[in-house]
Order: sequence, then structure tokens, then C-alpha cells
Amino acid sequence: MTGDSSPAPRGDSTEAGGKADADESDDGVTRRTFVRTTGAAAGMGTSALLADDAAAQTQTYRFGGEVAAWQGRQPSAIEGQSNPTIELQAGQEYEFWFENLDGQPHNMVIQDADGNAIVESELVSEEGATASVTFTATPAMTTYICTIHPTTMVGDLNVTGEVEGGGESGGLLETIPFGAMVVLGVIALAFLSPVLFALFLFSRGGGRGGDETTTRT
Ligand SMILES: [Cu+2]
Repeated sequence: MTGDSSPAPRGDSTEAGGKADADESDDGVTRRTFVRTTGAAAGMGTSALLADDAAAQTQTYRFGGEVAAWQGRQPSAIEGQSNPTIELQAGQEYEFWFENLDGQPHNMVIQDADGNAIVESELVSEEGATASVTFTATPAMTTYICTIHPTTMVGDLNVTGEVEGGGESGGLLETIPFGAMVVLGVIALAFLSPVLFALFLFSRGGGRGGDETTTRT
């Protein structure tokens, strides 16, 4: 989206751009530039919203799976750690992904304190094969484990926050503010632009007698 707008101002030197500009007065050029800028700002708003949504929806943890242990890979907080304890937020969606490192059979299972499987990936036995589970964290989840190697491939889940009834309040509110500020900033900019542009026109119009702008609209 924003990619469209950046080459456009340089279009003056191309045939199409040059021709269009030739037909327009200075005010016309300014106006079209303004429209482009506003369009870009609106586009950024949309992208920011989408990006924020994606971030709020699923957080991915990546592991290497081998008999010795789960090897943390991503995010960087768990990189290089064996069976790292994972901090989760209740109500947030997560993906636990792993790659089979040693050609032994492994699966990724999320268990409660009693050892019951809450979510379970398929079993993969080939080196380089991958599997994953996607789940919404609840306080009942205490353990991620390979049920084939439950004594060595096992780590703790520490789920904080609570899911009540609708359950949206806790987790979401904490993840929103930054993205929301960005979006609000962009929206505010988009709304301010016409005002600034009007002031700009007004000041130019005042200097020249304002006939051009009146006939135009
Ligand atoms: Cu295993």
C-alpha cells in the first residue's frame, strides 16, 4: 500500500506524470499530493490494525525436539535453553512448534497438573519433520511434554491472568495499548491533514486574492 505512494511524487519526470502536472495549476498539484498523503496515512492505519490483530492472536514458540530435552529456539528469551519454563497469559492464543532433531518419535502435548492431555500434536519420527499445537492458554495448563519421553522432554508452563466468563478483559487489555496508540496517532494525523491543508490554502489564497480556490470549488 505505502509502496504505491512513494514513487508517485517522482512521476513528474515521466510522460504521464508530466502531462497531468502540466494541466494543473500549482494548487492542483498540491491538492493531488495531499490526496496521496492522506491515502498513505489511511493505508498505514489499516496495516497497523492488521499487524496488531495478528500479534494479539497467536504467539509462536519454537523448539527443537530430541530425546535429551526440548531445546528452546524462539523467541530469543528461550533460545539455547533446555526445557525452558514458558510464561503464558491466560486467554492468549499460542502455537508451540517443534522440529524433530534426532529421528526419534516425539509429540508436543499440553497437560494439566494431573497429566491429562489438553492439546496434543501428531507424533513425528523423522529427523527434520515438524509438528505443532495451537491453543488458548488457561490456568489449567501446567506442562508441555513429549509423551514418548516424559522424563526428559518436559517443561513447565506458567500461566498468569484469569479467564472469566467472556474472558476478554485481562489478556487483551495488556496487549492493546501500544498498537492502539499507533493507530490513534495515524488516525489523528489523517483527520488533521485536511485542516492543515485548509489552513495552507487559506494562507495562499489570502496572499493572492483567493480567486483560484473559489472558482475551483
Ligand atoms: Cu520425545
